[in-house]
Amino acid sequence: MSPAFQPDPDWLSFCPDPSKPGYAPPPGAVDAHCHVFGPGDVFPYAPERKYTPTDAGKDQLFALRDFLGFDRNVVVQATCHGSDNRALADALIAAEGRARGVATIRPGVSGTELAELDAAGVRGIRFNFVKRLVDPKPDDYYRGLVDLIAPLGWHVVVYFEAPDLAERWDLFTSLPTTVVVDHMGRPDVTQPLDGEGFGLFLRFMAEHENVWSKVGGAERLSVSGPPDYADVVPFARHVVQTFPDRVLWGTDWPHPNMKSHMPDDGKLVDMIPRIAPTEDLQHKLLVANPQRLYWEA
Ligand code: 0GY
Repeated sequence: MSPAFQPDPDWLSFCPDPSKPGYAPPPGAVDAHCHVFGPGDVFPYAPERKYTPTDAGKDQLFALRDFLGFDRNVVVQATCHGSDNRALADALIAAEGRARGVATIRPGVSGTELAELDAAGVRGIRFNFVKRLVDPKPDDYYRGLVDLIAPLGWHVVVYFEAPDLAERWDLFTSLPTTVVVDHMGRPDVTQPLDGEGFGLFLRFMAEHENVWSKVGGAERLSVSGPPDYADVVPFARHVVQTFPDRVLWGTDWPHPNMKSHMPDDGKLVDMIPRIAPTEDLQHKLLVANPQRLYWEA
């Protein structure tokens, strides 16, 4: 850990020795949701951050990628780095084509900076509405940023909690780009699959063909807990089976802000055949869909 930054006292660090998954991802598989943190003495954490993590750099991410049997990563800018995308760009460049990125930008970002991020491998920006992570802004703020990135062919990743979907419906349903929702919009998995909350999310996807969903994050959503995260499986499987061409999966390593436990990443990989029960669904989820969105867009 860099002396410049001490992690929060209750910070849980990622699992240092995950189990080897029994499930072998297909060739070309993409871990489409993960982060890099620092290291803080090279890439300082943002002054406006809501948490200070343990460093989790690109070399550790790439070692995990290889150990779990993945070929590629999509690295998502984490809020602890604010809109300073240097750690992200450094990881993308070091991955030599085996990673793409999702950045955070602010109004006033220059065309030169966007072009540099694009060259490094950034293909989208993330809007975060989770109030414990950021101070959300009015809808027009996000619309202004979309105007800047749409010409590049980039997409938008949105991270929100279930109640935000109704509140931001007009914004979310009017975005002109592909829209990727993190963690299935964080459903309450103690509620029925066809209940009001998740029902609205399913309607969002059904009525808007530009909306995709990531179906990882079981460790965050589960109430029944590890290692099976059994209560999340029906939700993720339903989304995969209903929208097979618009789903992505990721480890969420290094699992920021986990409080109950730290997941074993190998066990998360072993969930994949339970949420995507056929080889065809697995190939779409792990290879064809991320290939289309991040390598061919
Ligand atoms: C996640 C979830 C979280 C954090 C962030 O950027 C972030 O800080 O995304 C969270 O705390 O729920 O997907 O990594």
